[in-house]
Amino acid sequence: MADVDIQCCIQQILNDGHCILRGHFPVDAVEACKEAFEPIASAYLAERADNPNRGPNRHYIPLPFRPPFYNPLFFDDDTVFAIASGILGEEMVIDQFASDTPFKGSVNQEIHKDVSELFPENPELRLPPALLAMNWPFVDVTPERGPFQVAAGTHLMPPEEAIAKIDSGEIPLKSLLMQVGDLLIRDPRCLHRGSPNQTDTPRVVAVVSFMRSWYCRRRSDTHPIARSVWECLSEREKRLLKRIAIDESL
Ligand SMILES: O=C(O)CCC(=O)C(=O)O
Repeated sequence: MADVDIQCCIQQILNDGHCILRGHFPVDAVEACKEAFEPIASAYLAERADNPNRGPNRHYIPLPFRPPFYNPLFFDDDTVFAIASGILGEEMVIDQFASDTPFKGSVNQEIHKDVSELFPENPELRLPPALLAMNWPFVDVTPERGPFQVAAGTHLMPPEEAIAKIDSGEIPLKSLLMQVGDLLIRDPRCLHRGSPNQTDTPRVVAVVSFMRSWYCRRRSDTHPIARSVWECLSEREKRLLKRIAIDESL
């Protein structure tokens, strides 16, 4: 934690809408996820390849809360906790663990945010973040592999103004190139899109959502945690993951 300036990361997220921690997770822990994801993706695509849920050849696939995807290195990290709780408060919780994957043949998504405004009747009202998303890629994200593109600072302006500034080129859509081990923490209100993956390497990115303790949304797609995994969690992880159902049979 010594080499990460927590306050600087917090300010980047508040001002730009994201920060990247380079080389934060051990490469072998992430590469284990890449290997374990392959059969999950194959089974998923065998049933749903023709019915993508995030645009052509782009799939959102929930991840199981078991090793190697569940790893205390990802869920019990002091730096991540300090940054996220510095914005959302120490009582924050997690309700989502999944992956976003553009495969070859994916296209530009529409520019969007991932959450609705809390008070849509007042588009001028800008509020601090209620949620943060944490993303880490299972493969290096090159320009050809469909990087996540983000328009910095657009969470701080009314949606119409943000779109106009992107359309005019005043605010660029920046491709976030990342390597295995890098970690993105972002405000999901900041406008973004997935871009086309032109390669045969699926660009898998894990996604975890943190939210303030009072924030509630219905999520039916997050996998439960096996009781045997739950019993090994730290007290901090149990507080973070208390919204996730426990599967007593495992
Ligand atoms: O990972 C990506 O390419 C972006 C995914 C995304 O923003 C979405 O599907 O809502």
